[in-house]
Amino acid sequence: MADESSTKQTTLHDLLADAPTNWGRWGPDDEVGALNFLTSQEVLRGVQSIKQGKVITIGMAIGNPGGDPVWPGRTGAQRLMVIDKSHFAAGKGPNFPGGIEYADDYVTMFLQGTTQFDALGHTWYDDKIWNGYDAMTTTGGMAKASVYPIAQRGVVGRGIFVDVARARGVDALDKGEEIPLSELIETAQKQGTPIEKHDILIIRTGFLSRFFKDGPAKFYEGFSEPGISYSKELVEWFHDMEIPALCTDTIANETTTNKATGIALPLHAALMRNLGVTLNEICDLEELGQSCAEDKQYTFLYAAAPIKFRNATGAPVNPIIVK
Ligand code: UVW
Repeated sequence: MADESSTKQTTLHDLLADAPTNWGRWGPDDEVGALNFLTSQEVLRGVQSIKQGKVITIGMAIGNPGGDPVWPGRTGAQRLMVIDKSHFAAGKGPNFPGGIEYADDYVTMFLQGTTQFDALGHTWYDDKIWNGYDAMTTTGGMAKASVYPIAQRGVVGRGIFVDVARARGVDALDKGEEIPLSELIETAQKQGTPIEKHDILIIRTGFLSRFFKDGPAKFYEGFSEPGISYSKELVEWFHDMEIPALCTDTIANETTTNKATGIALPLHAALMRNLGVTLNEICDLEELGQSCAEDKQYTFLYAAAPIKFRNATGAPVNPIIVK
């Protein structure tokens, strides 16, 4: 008979029992976590990294002909025209003095169905969300740690781009491939700009480009994203480096399943729930990757603010990079 302990699935509770947390660090009412590290000084450090006045946006286009990449179980945005020229042509449009006409449209979408910020309370374990708030506060709308305080505050600082795919000499990492901490640090060093304390970390895997190149069926088959993945040292590094936000060109910013533990999305727990690191997911990093490979400028001002949905678990955003 199998030894029960050898078959028991490790839980986040066990895995993260001694892991660092930032709960209480910014008071009992905090809802923006590690964004508190982005002081005015950090904004100026980001501004000082502007060298060219070159602007790149990293939001993903919405409404792509082959669909939009989203977490399995979610659907992409559905945009419907409510009124357009055909209404006026058929004599059904409103008749405004002076003859002005207009088009309007309407969208249904998951708030995490495109480039977005997760609210800090978006995922949890042991019935507690960020800062120790009760997970029941998520019922019927996020009463605590929703995306709204992040939207209200904005996310501005020095961004650092780490192009892991390019450093490996591939268009995109394969399904489930892990990026160890040592590779992250070394890649930044080889690019000529080591990661500094309080940097907004932007990691390119190239993975979302596979959705468009290979099509959704192949992309979702055995869904398993590449990226950074849980290790004790990685979590401690995020804690020591006081990283405020993490952006990637994957749907969930980490490998879907951590190979060593078999746990799904453990960094959502260790970084977001425990350390208050904000996650900016589904970024389009192709143009930024090309630009950095050409001009070798891997640090810049990063500025973003999700739209101000009250009580929401996340919200769309189109972050701006100024080099
Ligand atoms: C999940 O929460 C499953 O994913 P995401 O963080 O990508 O919204």
